[in-house]
Amino acid sequence: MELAFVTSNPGKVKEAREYLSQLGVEVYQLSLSYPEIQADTLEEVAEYGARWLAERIEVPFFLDDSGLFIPALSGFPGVYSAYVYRTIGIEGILKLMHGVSDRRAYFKSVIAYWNGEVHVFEGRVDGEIVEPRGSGGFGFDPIFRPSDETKTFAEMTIAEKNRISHRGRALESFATWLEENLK
Ligand code: ITT
Repeated sequence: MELAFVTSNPGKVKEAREYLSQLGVEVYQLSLSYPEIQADTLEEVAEYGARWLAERIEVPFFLDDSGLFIPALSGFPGVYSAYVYRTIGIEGILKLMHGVSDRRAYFKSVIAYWNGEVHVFEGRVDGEIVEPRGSGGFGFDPIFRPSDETKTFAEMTIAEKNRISHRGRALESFATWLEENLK
């Protein structure tokens, strides 16, 4: 089975491909942009995007909306993560966290799969904001160290990151659903 992953982010595609290829699902990137509405939750953004795309493309597809949430910053950048990454970036987040002792953070990922209706799968990973380390991954990976791990996401292989990450967990429930529903 072939599935389109609608995203502009090749890092997300690598992770999904590595995970879903184990099920015999071939993931290819469809680099289309879709409106990311201003909403309070990733779920709303993902579902709206999926319905918007469903009116425009014929093939089965999924998308992923994710974000980094920092409780000490009241959840910022959260749903604004893509914009914040493009503008102030990692350095900007580290500046905002300067002198802040509560370093907790979590990533959340929401996958919306369209096959005539929307199916939503979610994953979350808790950890801490640390000084940048590593050159793998993408986005905020160098400054995120998952709880109980010594490496940042940027120091992990894709398989290591997938085993514990927000996207890995969302992919896991997506994969379970696919196995049960595509028999
Ligand atoms: P698409 O919307 O085209 O899929 P995007 O990169 O803009 O790609 P999002 O809208 O979901 O993705 O924005 C999430 C931002 O959060 C993104 O810019 C990344 O910098 C960051 N992010 C998401 N998942 C991440 C991960 O696994 N590791 C590090 N940073 C991540």
